[in-house]
Amino acid sequence: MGLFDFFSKLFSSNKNQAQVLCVGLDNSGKTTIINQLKPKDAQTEDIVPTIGFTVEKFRSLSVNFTVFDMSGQGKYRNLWEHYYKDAQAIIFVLDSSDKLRMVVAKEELELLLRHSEISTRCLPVLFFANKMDMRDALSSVKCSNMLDLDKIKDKPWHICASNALTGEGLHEGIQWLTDQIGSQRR
Ligand code: G3D
Repeated sequence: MGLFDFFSKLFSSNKNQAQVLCVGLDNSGKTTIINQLKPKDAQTEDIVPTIGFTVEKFRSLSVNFTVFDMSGQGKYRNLWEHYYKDAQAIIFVLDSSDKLRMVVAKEELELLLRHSEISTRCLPVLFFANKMDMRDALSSVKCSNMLDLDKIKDKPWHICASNALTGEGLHEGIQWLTDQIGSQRR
């Protein structure tokens, strides 16, 4: 069973749709992760509200994904914030081999968690410390320390090392996220 089938199946008994926001800096591996999750028959819609800002949305069975880059797009922030209110879970993708931009990822994460549509809700946040296969990749514990994840007290969060090229680590993360969404609905 493919990853997405697995994910969708877990929701198939639930009439509600799961809305998952997948964000992170450019080049962190969002598209590659999403392609691993995406079923062949996914309905994909590229939305380009204005030059330079692209949001990809796709849906299959009961899971809706919205994906966009957070980097270099500060001027479009008010556009992407529009998607926050519908999110039931967040996937935040980190390039664990890009130490230099870890500080930028931290700033974006802080802004995201402080946003009024997010700060008041107990959304699960799944971090993928992606590109774990790279020789100079930081461990998930190091990424967690660099982002001060221990300071997140009001939301369940989890970090998984992943290799989006092979799919390693994705299953564990998606299983955790699914459990979290499921337990919030009970
Ligand atoms: P983005 O959607 O976040 O911008 P992409 O990132 O998914 O487009 O990935 C950016 C580049 O990183 C791609 O390489 C992709 O193949 C690579 N990549 C993604 N995940 C991994 C990973 O886990 N390990 C390694 N080694 N590379 C990864 P290109 O060369 O196409 O730019």
